[in-house]
Amino acid sequence: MPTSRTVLVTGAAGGIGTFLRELLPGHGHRLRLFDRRPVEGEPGAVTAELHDDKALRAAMAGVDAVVHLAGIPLEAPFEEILRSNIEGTYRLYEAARLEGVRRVVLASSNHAVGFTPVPAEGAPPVPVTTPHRPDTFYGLSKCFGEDLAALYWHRHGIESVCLRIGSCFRAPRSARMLATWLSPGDCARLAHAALTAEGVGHTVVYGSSANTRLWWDLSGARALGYEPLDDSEPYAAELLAAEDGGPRPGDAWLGGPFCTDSPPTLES
Ligand code: 15L
Repeated sequence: MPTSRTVLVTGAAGGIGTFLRELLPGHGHRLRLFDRRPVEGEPGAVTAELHDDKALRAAMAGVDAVVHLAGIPLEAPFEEILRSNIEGTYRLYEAARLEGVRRVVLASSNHAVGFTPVPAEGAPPVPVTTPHRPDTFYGLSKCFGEDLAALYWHRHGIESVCLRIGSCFRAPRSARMLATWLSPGDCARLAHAALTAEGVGHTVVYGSSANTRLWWDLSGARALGYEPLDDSEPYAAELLAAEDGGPRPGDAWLGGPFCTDSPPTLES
């Protein structure tokens, strides 16, 4: 597998898309960009819906791999999740098949297993083989994406690395994110490993930094060559002091606020 590749990034205008636009070229990748919104400062980016087959296939022609980030990143009514995340991901894989793309790096999420209990202190981390326990329609769409990736591997030989991303922000924003944080630099290192590792077939891994308070098992990601360099711990004192009020709703589950009666939405 060559270490420098032409990679199509969908959802390039979003939060993680913005980090990868900044950082993946430093790992030697040439990027093509795709988003339903214009990508700031990138006049060459394709502005189109995933449902525009012609635009999607044209953007994919000749690329080595796709990093698929596009979709609704939080909870939303089922019909919206169905169109953007479920149908959108299906269309992505169909276009990849028709254009002969051999590798997809898929943004899955910890919310595919959100209703998994947070491990007790000293207990083993949550393995990647833990059963799907989506916490929202959003999480359910990520379960679908992981299974769709399996179908396209077994039936069509398209390889996928599904990244169950934790919380990818410049800095952790809550006490929960001390466990789930994925720094932008580690996100790019993880995407690079997922793009370049040999023989991944259909692989699902967790995506976090090397957090002292990590809940899940990073060994699958490390086996791809991912070496996280960041840890949320320097933020701990400040974030814990800010949340001095004790446990919050959803704290018992990996999915945290997504497991409450009011999961985060684009409007909240
Ligand atoms: C996700 O999957 C969301 O896209 C993101 O906005 C964060 O909320 C993250 O999970 C998280 O669990 O913190």
